[in-house]
Amino acid sequence: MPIPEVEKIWMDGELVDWKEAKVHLLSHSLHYGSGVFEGIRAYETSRGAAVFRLTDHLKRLFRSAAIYRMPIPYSLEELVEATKVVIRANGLKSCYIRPIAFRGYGEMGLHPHGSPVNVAIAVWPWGAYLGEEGIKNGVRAKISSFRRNDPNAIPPAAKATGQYLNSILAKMEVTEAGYDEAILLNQHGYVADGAGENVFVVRNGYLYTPPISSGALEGITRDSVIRIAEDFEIPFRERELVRTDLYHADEAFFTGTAAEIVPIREVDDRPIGEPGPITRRIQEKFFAIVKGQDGEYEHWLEYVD
Ligand code: PY5
Repeated sequence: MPIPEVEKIWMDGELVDWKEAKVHLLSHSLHYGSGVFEGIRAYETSRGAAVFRLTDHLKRLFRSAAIYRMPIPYSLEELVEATKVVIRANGLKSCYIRPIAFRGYGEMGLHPHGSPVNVAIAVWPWGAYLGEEGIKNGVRAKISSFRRNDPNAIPPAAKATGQYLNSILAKMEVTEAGYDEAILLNQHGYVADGAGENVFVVRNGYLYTPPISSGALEGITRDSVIRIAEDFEIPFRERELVRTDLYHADEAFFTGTAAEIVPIREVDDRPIGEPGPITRRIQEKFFAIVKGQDGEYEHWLEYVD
């Protein structure tokens, strides 16, 4: 699906027209993947657009940049404000937000320090990444034959542009075989995460997700689900998972900003079944929170106006 165009994109401190938001062909990051990015969502609430955990997402952007020793020439506060500015400029009530900091046009050697760090924030209306149908009835997942990039090769702890080649290989493999989403194992064979989501399973009333050390991204939605589960007093453990933990799950689901909370109804052609009660409860709570209908989690919403 093509990206729905809106009016403006924030680029290096200015609002530029959507069609003019261009970079040079010889930008370092285009050749070597030397960029870091975020995926954030703003939701429509009764008090206007609210960005879900905006500051937490932007903090992760700075952590990603630090791994690659990329100095972002703006403060956290400036990028929080810039995000609100670009949402307002486009008059959006809800949207997906894609901040990116990347090594731009400067030098072509691998050492990145001779290339400037450019920063941009784009926003556009983006529906459910794995489909509305997926959120309702669940998706069919398949474990990819491609393993998650190793922490000592390309650290999954950063959300860097180049590392997504790994997810792209996995995504293509499984979707072209007729599945909805890929799950990646790490180099030791333990479950890491989805192509663009964290993975949770429920068994005998316990909720499990792989630890960050398994190669999972430190997802903001993952963290939100863990806190919701604590509030519901659903027993939770971070634990290394093998593929059969997915096959034996009573319930399973993906979490992510683009995907939101998506039940998994099948893994590798082994049925898990219809979305279960714990998945449903967490999903309902999550959507109430992001839409500003849950006072308890008000602090996770950063209002645009
Ligand atoms: N794991 C991976 C590999 C991810 O890319 C993402 C987010 C997550 C987990 C979930 O993290 P969070 O809950 O903080 O979003 N993926 C991006 C997103 O915007 C890009 C998807 C195309 O959801």
